[in-house]
Amino acid sequence: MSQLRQKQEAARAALEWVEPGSVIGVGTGSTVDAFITALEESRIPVDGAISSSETTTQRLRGIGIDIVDLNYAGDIDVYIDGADEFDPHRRLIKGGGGALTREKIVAEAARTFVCMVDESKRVGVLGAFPLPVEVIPMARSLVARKLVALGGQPIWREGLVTDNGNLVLDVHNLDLVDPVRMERTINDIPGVVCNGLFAIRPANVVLCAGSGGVERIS
Ligand code: ABF
Repeated sequence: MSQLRQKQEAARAALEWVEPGSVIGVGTGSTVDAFITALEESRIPVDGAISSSETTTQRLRGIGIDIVDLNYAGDIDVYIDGADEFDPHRRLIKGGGGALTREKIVAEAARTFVCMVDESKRVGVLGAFPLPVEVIPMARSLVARKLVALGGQPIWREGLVTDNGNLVLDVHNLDLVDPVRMERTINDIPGVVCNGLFAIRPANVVLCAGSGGVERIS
């Protein structure tokens, strides 16, 4: 089964968490694209969506779904998104698409975070995928030096400005054996807006599509 097909399978499986008449949180990326297509085909009537990026907002509006401001929505039942890596404890690296901060905000507002992935995203220990860190522009070099002191090799993703007007450093070779600790440590560096570790608040459910079907890890 192709990777695209696996993403589509995981996306279809996620429809089980979409309650008719509810407001859902929606992430960003190609698996989310497949989810939005599946949602349109399913005709499940949702009341609106909290979007994690401008790209997703355009896609959702394109299929007639209203975008709701998180400030007026309160907590939501479900957040549905992809990931760049997941481990056996459903901890994730996200942010390959640069939308990590809004993704983390919407995930935090959700009672259930459903993460859709294809088999290629599975790892034993997080860290093969470089960790995205969103930084305030004036702090780029300062934060980069601090990340080097933590053992990483940060590379500035030149040309990318996030939806929040910030920059992204992709950090290679960090030791992520204790991802909760590293998530907190990086968050404590002044100038860091957010990092792509989702370990303090992991996914509740990972739907991992492979050649044998969709595995549900919860
Ligand atoms: C998003 O989707 C990001 O956090 C992550 O970078 C990406 C996963 O990529 P894809 O779904 O395109 O494989 O949630």
